[in-house]
Amino acid sequence: MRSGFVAVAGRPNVGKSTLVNALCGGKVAIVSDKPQTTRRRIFGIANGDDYQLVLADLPGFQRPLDPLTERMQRTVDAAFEDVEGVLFVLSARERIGAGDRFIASRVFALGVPVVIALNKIDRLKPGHIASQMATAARLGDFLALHPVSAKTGDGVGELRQELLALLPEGPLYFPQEQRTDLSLELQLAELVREKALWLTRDELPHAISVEVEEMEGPVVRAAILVETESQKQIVVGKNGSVVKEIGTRARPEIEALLGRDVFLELRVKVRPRWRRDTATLERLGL
Ligand SMILES: Nc1nc2c(ncn2[C@@H]2O[C@H](COP(=O)(O)OP(=O)(O)OP(=O)(O)O)[C@@H](O)[C@H]2O)c(=O)[nH]1
Ligand SMILES: [Mg+2]
Repeated sequence: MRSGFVAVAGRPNVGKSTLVNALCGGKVAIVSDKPQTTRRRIFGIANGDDYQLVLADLPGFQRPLDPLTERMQRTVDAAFEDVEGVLFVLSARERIGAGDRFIASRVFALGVPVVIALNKIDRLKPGHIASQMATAARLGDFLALHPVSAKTGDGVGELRQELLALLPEGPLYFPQEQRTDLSLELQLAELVREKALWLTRDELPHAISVEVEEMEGPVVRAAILVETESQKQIVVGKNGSVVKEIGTRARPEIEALLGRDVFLELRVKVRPRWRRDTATLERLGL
């Protein structure tokens, strides 16, 4: 049995969570088109007959702006301890620049192998991919560089093999049927937040959090927290249309996760300045 931990680093929105899901062969972490989707460390576990690869999906590297983003960045820093390697994710669709070089200065200093994944190569011209690979290769002394598409799965199998080769002989850290360390309650909250992220924009996604209040029998009751009354109006929508759409999209996934039909009750609540409130952040597990 080979097993161990690999941390997943990169700028916000480069596709870290999408790639973790692809490597694990199922949805572990929520994904959205807005930066700062991932707020906590989530273990995504790829299990095989003779291996267990535990990927630590992380928030993107960022300059902290408030207590929430400060905690997120601390989570990132802490996650680099005791890993067998780092999976450094870049987006081939964007210019590889100062933000990536800053992260490179951190991960290449850890003293563990760094595997670079150049993500989002789908629908890009080969010449463009080649020049992005050349730029990526200058970031540091990497072990391997893999062009991939987390979306189509292109290159993901080869990348998984590369990461498995980093693992030493070791024990099972989680039961083999387990794919994540998140509690069921947090998984449900994250699914609701994911749908809310896709349906909102600008600053609003960052002001949204979700708390599951009840998950007994057929009823799942959750609160969507926002910071102001005007944000609440947007998330509720005209005649409740937006919150209803969030529920419509979240329910099938919640039912699949729980393996039963559910009655999903969503309420939008104003909790002023929750991103700065230690008690709320603690309760949300952030
Ligand atoms: N075209 C394309 N889009 C992708 C690919 N991988 C991810 N995306 C998109 O990129 C966006 C961000 O994906 P995430 O997986 O949430 O990115 P992340 O790096 O985890 O973002 P944070 O958690 O905010 O740091 C989403 O809109 C994804 O659908 C890919 O291989 N190709
Ligand atoms: Mg993410």
